[in-house]
Amino acid sequence: MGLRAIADEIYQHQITAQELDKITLRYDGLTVDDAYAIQQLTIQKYTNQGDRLIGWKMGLTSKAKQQSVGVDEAIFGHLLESMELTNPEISLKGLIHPRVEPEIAFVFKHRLEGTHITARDVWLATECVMPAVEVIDSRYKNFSFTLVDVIADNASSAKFYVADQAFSPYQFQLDKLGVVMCRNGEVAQTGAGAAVLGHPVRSIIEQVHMLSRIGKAIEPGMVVLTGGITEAIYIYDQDTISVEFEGMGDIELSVH
Ligand code: OOG
Ligand code: MG
Repeated sequence: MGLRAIADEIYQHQITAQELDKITLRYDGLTVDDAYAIQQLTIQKYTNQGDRLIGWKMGLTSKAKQQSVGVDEAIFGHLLESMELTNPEISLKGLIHPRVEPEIAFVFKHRLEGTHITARDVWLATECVMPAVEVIDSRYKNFSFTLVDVIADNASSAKFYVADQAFSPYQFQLDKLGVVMCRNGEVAQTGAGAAVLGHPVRSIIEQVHMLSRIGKAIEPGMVVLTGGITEAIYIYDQDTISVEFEGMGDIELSVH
């Protein structure tokens, strides 16, 4: 079975929100490179239908997240225009078993590419940082997958919301930034920016290095989600999820 056929299958399950058996159970010998090729082929199907690539996301950048899904390396995915919520409201329609997680988003004014990127390069290219939440929704049964499966499924990407207020990248020490996520007023998860590879800037560095292996870059105007600061929590109809980013304000996400 070719990679294109696997991409077609995953795409169908993504757009119809139907669960899927792990591809690694059904196809032998798939590599991480194959998985990124499948991811790119599925994304082309969206862009062929008029969707647009607006950025990238890193995933599994924290030890807690890696342990909870049993995968021990960081991954990346594509962010499409159709995934972005313009208001902090999410409909469960079209989602299988969604979970939400707090993230720091970087927005870029300059191109970033190459294999020897430093934190300095990242700050020079960054226009602003913004609080964000990502709603992930693995297409695999029971949210269970291997590294290859999750990469092929665009790193479980489903929806994301970036807050209204932008901040200078120099205003906060992002590794020290505390985050509290509540569901219906009860604390569900807490964390700090350092959970993301020690500092969210390291996630951008890793993103650029991974992209450069496939000849891609962070382009001006793009947004990059640096990875969940805490474990993701399941969301249910009528939930209100509020995430406080210390000093940066709150995001209140309504689920219906
Ligand atoms: C993979 C996606 C992880 C993150 O921020 O760690 C991710 C998953 O947990 O399903 O988006
Ligand atoms: Mg994420």
